[in-house]
Amino acid sequence: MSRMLSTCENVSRAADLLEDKLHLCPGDRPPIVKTDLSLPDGQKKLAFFLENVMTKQECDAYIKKTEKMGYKRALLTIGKDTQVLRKDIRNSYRCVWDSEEQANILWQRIEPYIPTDFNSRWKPLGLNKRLRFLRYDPGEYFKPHYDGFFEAENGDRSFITAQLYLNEGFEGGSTTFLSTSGNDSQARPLVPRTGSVLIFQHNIFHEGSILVKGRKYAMRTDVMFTPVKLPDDA
Ligand SMILES: O=C(O)CCC(=O)C(=O)O
Repeated sequence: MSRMLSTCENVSRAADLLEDKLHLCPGDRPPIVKTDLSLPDGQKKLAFFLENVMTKQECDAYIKKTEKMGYKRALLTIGKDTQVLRKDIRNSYRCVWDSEEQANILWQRIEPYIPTDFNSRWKPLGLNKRLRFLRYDPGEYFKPHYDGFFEAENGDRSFITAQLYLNEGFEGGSTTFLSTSGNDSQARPLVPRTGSVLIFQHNIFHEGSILVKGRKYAMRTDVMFTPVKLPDDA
């Protein structure tokens, strides 16, 4: 006997049929919990963790969608329009999906936590629609680095990284904030939790630590800012 499909099942059926669309089915989501993070060497920079931003079903839908799109070796950005393969620095895989719709869904959930006074000359605008899905298998890593900023054609730019974790339970694979003086005792690993989002300034030294066991999925994007219009700019 056939049974009635729930709204969620209907939605994911629809998502299967549509090649370039993914409809999220939020379901019951516990309240978001924010934790401020302490950084190496007592740095006072913006870094916090938001739990329960996405449901497990939503994260699974992203994994399914991006696996269908296909992952390729992650390149390293070394200039505005230049990317190179540097497996000594980054040997994991990536799937890039430009989706304003998905960026907006995530932005609606995290916007209340993004400080509006982060930079007096710039105000937060939304998330970069360039969603970089990251996949790590055992032995894969992203060595210590600072995140580069993203600049739009109209001059809007990013200052803050937003990283969504799509799964958990693997071994290794933390996102680890590091001391710039190489003091290992100062390293601050953040263990991924499904559906959580790590927010931090681009200018914090960090790595995607080596994955030991299992498979890790995450998605990185950026908080975009637009210049504040000052009275004498008119
Ligand atoms: O995979 C991670 O946890 C870190 C990724 C990262 O540092 C980046 O994409 O810039």
